[in-house]
Amino acid sequence: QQTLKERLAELIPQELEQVKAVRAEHGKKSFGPVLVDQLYGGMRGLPALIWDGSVLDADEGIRFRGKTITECQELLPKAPGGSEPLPEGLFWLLVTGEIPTQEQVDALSKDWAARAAIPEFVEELLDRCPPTLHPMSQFSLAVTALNHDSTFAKAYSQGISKKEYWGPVFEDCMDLIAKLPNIAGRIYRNVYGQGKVPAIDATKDYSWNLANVLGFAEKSDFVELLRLYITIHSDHEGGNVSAHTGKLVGSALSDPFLAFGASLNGLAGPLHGLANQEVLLWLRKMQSKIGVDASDETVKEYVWSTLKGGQVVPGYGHAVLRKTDPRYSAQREFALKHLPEDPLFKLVGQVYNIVPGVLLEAGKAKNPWPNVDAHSGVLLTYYGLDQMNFYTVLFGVSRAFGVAAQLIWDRALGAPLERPKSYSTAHIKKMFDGK
Ligand code: NMX
Ligand code: MLT
Repeated sequence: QQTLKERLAELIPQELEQVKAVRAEHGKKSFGPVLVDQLYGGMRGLPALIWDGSVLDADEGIRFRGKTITECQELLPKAPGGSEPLPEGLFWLLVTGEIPTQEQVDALSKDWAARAAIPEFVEELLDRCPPTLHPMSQFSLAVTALNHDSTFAKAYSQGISKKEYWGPVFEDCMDLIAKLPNIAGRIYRNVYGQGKVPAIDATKDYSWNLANVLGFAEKSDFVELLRLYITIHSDHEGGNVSAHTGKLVGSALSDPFLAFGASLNGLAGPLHGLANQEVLLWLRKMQSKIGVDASDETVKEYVWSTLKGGQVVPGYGHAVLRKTDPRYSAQREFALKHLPEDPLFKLVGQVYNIVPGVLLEAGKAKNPWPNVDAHSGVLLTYYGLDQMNFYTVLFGVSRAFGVAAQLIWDRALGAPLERPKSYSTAHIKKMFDGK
């Protein structure tokens, strides 16, 4: 049976040909106008990047290599007795565009388990962090430090040819993904005083091992949740802050550990991945202010008070999406199956019935609907993982899958250094006013 690297080695020359042909035929064609507002407006909607792994439709949401979340749930291999996709299969799909066999997925689980150990100095680095240092800062610190053993950085310093870059980058990306459970587990146990990290079990899949290092592997529904969680959080096309940061930093030929460390620093922002922590904090604050069984009217007033205080409603809105995020819906389906009577889940449902109306009435947000972060914390809390400031670490573990797949392809296709042009306001005025 073919390994992922062997299949990639076959696909890369075909893809290089395809890109060459597209550029030869269409390379000089315009992709549409650039508006001055886009220069000032966070480049919203500006076509600027190529990434085949996933594409986001404003109404439909994400598709991984053309497959919706529901199709991934149907088509990707599962664990014995499980019904959610194994993230190993999603990684194979992101990298190759193909649905792997059960054997190929099992081989990936084994490969990652074999690569999972982290260097002793990284363990010590984490053990020396004060528990008050945010888990995301610890996470990025540890991932960055893994660059000590980067296969790519070593190969580059020894003069590897540009055509060969993707091989060592692939090895680093596999190491990166494989080592994240041990890093996440150590942070979790250090910060929340949960004892020693258990060893990785080479007979089990990635999500089981992640659940186990956190101390939740005996809850099989939690393991299933992690399989779904990693799958849906893995990638969200190329322009989101974490994916784009990884690509940008990787374009300087910084190795995958440095590139993904930078991704994590972006994911740690409250308008991006940290929103999953913010949602739970916001819900808890609301409960302490207006009680646990508040009426719709009181919840509505609370939402208005958030807006009037100049704050955002976390978990709502999106830079690209204009409908309810299908990742929110997938998590809601999971909750309806496993925890339909949970009070916090019911509150999330109540908030869903109220917030979009308020945001529409307020008239600023272009998208009043919930995103992925509006739902994830409630599911984790239900199974006992209620340390909210750890939530973004799980988002980060998942996002490594997409960033890694993208880094491999960028180096395989010889993507150049990213360096867009910036302009001054004086230049814009001169350009259009002539003064
Ligand atoms: N609550 C209050 N105001 C909002 C919200 C919201 N949830 N969403 C957008 N707005 C405001 C936004 O702050 C902006 O205000 P101003 O003109 O005063 O600067 C205005 O509406 C227009 O913003 P949009 O063009 O709709 O949104 P943009 O593309 O700039 O930002 C987000 C997208 C996701 C940053 C924004 O919707 C937001 O801040 N949401 C809450 C935080 C959140 O849930 N982030 C997680 C996103 C998903 N992820 O995991 O990364
Ligand atoms: C993501 O998953 O990266 C977020 O939804 C943010 C985005 O797509 O911009």
